[in-house]
Order: sequence, then C-alpha cells, then structure tokens
Amino acid sequence: MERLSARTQLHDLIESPVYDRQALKPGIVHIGLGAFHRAHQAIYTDAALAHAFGNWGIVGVSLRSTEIAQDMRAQDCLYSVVARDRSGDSVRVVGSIVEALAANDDGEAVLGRLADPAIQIVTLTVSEKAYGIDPISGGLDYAHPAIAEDLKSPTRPTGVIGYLTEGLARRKAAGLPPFTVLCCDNLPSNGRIVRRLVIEMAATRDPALAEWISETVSFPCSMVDRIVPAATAETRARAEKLLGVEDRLSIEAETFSQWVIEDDFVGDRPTWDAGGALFVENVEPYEKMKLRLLNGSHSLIAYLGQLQKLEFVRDVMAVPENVVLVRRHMQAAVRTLDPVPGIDLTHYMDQLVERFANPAIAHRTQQIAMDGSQKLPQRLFQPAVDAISSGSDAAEFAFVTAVWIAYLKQAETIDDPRAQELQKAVADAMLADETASFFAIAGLFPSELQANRDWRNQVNSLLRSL
Ligand code: CS2
Repeated sequence: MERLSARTQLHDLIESPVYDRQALKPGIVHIGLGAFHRAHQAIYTDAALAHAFGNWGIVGVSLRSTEIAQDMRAQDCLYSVVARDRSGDSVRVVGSIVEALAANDDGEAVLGRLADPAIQIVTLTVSEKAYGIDPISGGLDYAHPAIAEDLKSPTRPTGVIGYLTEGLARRKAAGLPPFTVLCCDNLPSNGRIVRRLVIEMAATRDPALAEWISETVSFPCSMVDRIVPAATAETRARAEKLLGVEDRLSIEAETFSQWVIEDDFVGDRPTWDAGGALFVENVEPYEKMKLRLLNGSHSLIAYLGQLQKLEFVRDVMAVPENVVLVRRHMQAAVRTLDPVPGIDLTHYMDQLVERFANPAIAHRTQQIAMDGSQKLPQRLFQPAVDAISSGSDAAEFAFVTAVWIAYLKQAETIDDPRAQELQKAVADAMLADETASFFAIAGLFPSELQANRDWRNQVNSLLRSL
C-alpha cells in the first residue's frame, strides 16, 4: 500500500495544508512527538501557518522512540488526525512538522537544532514523570534516572531537562538569544516547575549559566486539553480508508480542543490564536479547572473502570451509577476553584460528561490509570488540602483516594515510576489501618493530609466499604 507523502493526491474533502510547505522553515522544536502533540500543538501551528504563515515549522523530537521519527520521515512528516464524535468523523492532514529526530539516534542533531538561532520556541509534552521532580522539594529529583545521567554528562543529555539546559548553554556560549520554553504537560504552574528544574541543573555546572537563564529565558505556563487515546491498529485502518493511502502516524481525537497560554515569550510567537488558542496573563485558574475537573474525574473514571473491568472511559460512563459518582466528584472539585474568566463552570462540567461519554472515542481506562503517583497530587490531593483549609468537606477526595488504593491492591501490575514503593505498600497494608503504608511513602501525600487523622480515617473506612 502506498504511504501518505507530499506526493499523495488527497481527496477534496480532506482538509490539508493550504500554505507552501516547501517554503516552510523551522522555528519551533517540540520535544515529545507522541499522539497528544500531533493532535494538539501541531494543529494549532497548522492553523497559525494557514493564517499568517511565518517561519514556524516544527522540528519534532522523540526522546525515547526511534520509530516515530522514522515513520515521520517516510511520510515527509505528514500525518492525519481523525476527529470523532457522535456526528461522525472528519479527517485532516497536518503539515506543520517539517523535521523529525530521535534523540537516541542523533542527540547531536537535537542539540544542533536547540542551538539554532532560527529556533525561537521549544514546546514540551513528555508526560509528568519525565521531568524528574522531587515530590518533597519540588526541585530536581537526583534519583531520577535521566536527571542522574544528565548531571554526570551534561553535554550528552538524555532527558528533557538535560536537553534544555545544554541547548541553552550552547546558545549562551554562542552569544545567541535564548528560546522560550513552553511546557504543555498536565502539571500545575508547569512553566514555573520547568524553570526551576532547568535553573537548578544549570547551577550545578555553571552559576553564570543559571543566572543567564533566570534573567533571560521565559517559561510561560499553559493549559492544554484534548482527549487523544493512544493509536491502535483500528486507528490506522480507519485512516487508510479515509485517505486511500497508508498512514502509520494517524491518530484519533475528540473534536474538542483547548489551549490557554501565558503570554510571555522572549521572541516572536505564532498566531496560535488563529487556531483558537487563548493568550492570557494568568493561566492558573484555567489550569486548576482543567486538572481538577477533567483530569481528577478522569482518574476516578479510570480506577472505577479498572475495578469494574470496563475497558474504555465510555463504558464507565454508560453505567448511570458511575455518572452519579463523576458528577459528585465534579461538584466537590468545583468548590475548590476560583471563578475562571469567560468560562461558565456548570456548562464546562456538563460538557465534560458529554466528552467522557463520547461513543466514538475508545480511551482505555488502563492508559489513564497509570502513573497515579505523578498525577494524583495535582488532581486530588492539593484540592483536598484546599477544601480542608477553606473549611469545606474533603470526603470526596478521600473517596477517590480509596478507589485508587483499592485499584492498586487488585492490579496485576502497577504501571507507575513509584511502582516498587506502591507494591510494597500494598504488601505491608495492615488490617487495622490499611492506608498507613501508603501515607508513609515519602512525598506522595502533602504533609497537610499526612498529618490529618480525620481525613486518613475517612480514606480507611471508605476503602473498607468498597
Ligand atoms: C488523562 C489525560 O491520561 C490521563 O491521565 O487524564 O491524558 C487527558 O486525557 C488529557 O489531559 C485531556 O486533555
């Protein structure tokens, strides 16, 4: 079967780049070339290019996979996104990625691009666990494999913080202006977190570099949202049918998409607003809303699904009792939020219930259930702390915590960077206080919850009742 490429004659009904890809030059490096980036930032960039063009081609970098970059190159970096909902499918071929690199194959090429004066922005989607954040200090986790590695050999980095630091070091050495670092992972104040990690890593090699970064580099925060399940053979078969050619990189996603970006760039930026992105002064209210209402409910759905042996999010949402639990969770989470400019939170929550129930999206509960230790602090534990400190009830967050622990207890394998500690907590759980071993894991729960006997008792009795 022919592969999708620049020579493919696409059907008129298929949306495809309306700008001159031959003339497109790179201006962005994106680290983390997975499904989410391809269905999100790459599409906003595609829209910006259609709107105002400019030198905003994306150099996509995979930190671990070598296959994605190979497949990208075999398709002239073109790929399709199928947006799916109750009303049907619509397919779009995206052209904003112009180069694909695998860091494992060619780390020097990645560093060369990071030090290239044409690059003005580096965007990131590498997942929560890839940064190497120490849960207690919020700074570098020296035990994280990539952090440990990159502190030893900073000029031959392996992880995201190492690449950013070495890329910036090379720019400083060459007398170039820095790039903007735009984090697009589901972490609270994501830009601030990455800034702190990069400066801390830079300080270990050269205090002057750390100072230059803290004075000149901007790390805007951003909130990203689109439900994008991992691609499967079915995704590719569907793309082939729609396109008439093979597309090994096709992905499917819901139609909804949102991107709120702190407008703080050291250089120029694409007109991502042409694709619907919102530039704001303060992302925090949007990000809290999304992490607590969407991602918090998503985690609840995932663990309920795993306990009830339901494969997809839509299956969990097809059980009315589960929808009641999801709505109850949203009600508790929304009470921890401040008003969000321009957003009607009641409508937002109704829309979420619809989105989760989308029958056309096969989003595995197992995919969302993984990495709980990296996700739940911002999705559940901090909201619980906020609820308690404002004098309101945090029982709902105790409930979801109990559901998570119940899931860990019955999971065949725990997919989490702290799996060993979690596994040990499962084994050590005592009959009288089943949760003590979980609360003893360093930095997993905020100290306010660790020290809160009432809340811990709630988790315990809810766990027993499950
Ligand atoms: C999900 C997110 O896997 C997960 O933990 O909650 O990936 C979620 O689908 C996205 O944040 C939606 O924007």
